[in-house]
Amino acid sequence: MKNAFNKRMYIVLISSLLLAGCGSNKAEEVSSTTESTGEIQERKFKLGVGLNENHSEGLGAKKFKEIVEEKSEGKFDVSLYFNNQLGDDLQTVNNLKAGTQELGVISTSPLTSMVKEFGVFDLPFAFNTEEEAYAVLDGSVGTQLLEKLPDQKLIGLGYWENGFRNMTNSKHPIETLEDFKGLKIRTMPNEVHLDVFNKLGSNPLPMAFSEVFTAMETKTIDGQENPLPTIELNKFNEVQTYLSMTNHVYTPFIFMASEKFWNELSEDERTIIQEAVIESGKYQREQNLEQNKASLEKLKELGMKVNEFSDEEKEKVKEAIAPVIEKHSAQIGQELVDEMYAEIEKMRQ
Ligand code: KDG
Repeated sequence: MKNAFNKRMYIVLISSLLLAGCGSNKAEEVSSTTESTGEIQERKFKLGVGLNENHSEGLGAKKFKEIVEEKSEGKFDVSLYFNNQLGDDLQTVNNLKAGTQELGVISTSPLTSMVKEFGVFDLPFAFNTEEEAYAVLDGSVGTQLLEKLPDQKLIGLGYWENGFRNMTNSKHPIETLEDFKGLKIRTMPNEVHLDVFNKLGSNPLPMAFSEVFTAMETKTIDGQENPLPTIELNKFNEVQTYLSMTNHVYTPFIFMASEKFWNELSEDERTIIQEAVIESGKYQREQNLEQNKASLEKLKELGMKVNEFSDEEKEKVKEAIAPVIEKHSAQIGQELVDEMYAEIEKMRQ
């Protein structure tokens, strides 16, 4: 970031747009009032996402491209790269930090190796609904986390939706706390996830997303956990028999820019990109909610054996992993964790 003033201006812009974009049509109002005039230069830049173009993440990327190319009156030329073509989540972070890639969308979980506070979103069973997640992401906690990224040469522009994660495996249904025992489960490279599955008696294996299908196919792992659209659109049903609806974690996607790229942009160019992230993010969340419902039905049609995971068993899991939650809450920052839980509690009043 060029100087403290720029940093303050960036935070003001982000906060106002995030708040405008949380669950209302204000984002469109905000974006429609922006004059796309002033210093808009011809620019080509790359946006990389991890999932395929039919997943809501890919649909959101296409919407983002449409908006920025329209608002810049064709001066911005966005090249989209799906299916981790530019690299997995951690490689994307390195590309952005090096300035070899301008924009990327990744899950927040791998970011915890650089900014431990993003681990708030990995604490199991924090959220019951997407609306609770949006209130936290688009409010103070989400904004505080974005403010930690410039120190990593990353610019956080907004949160999209990966969604609630569910278990799949090839061995047996996961219906009780005991059923986790002994399963080789792939996790994202994230200390909270690793500790949680260890505590549950599983054998967790951290792995980049692009390696997961082959690992299941070759039985290197028994199972994995991801939101339903990811499971369906990556054909995990072809190598997994059981789908257990644990909804154990809500994972956000985060849309980031390379600081090197961001520093080259005028204020007008930054506003176009920032507003497009918020506007396409609203669209992406809506698409993901629809896909989540459709994917469950599709996976049943494709023959996956689907079971619910009862509230009673969820309580047993929460009790079993309580020491892990306590340990990581302290490491993440108890004040921030408490602020998140307080925000969620407000949503439940
Ligand atoms: O690269 C794809 C990832 O961004 C996304 O799928 C993260 O949920 C994720 C996983 O399991 O890696």
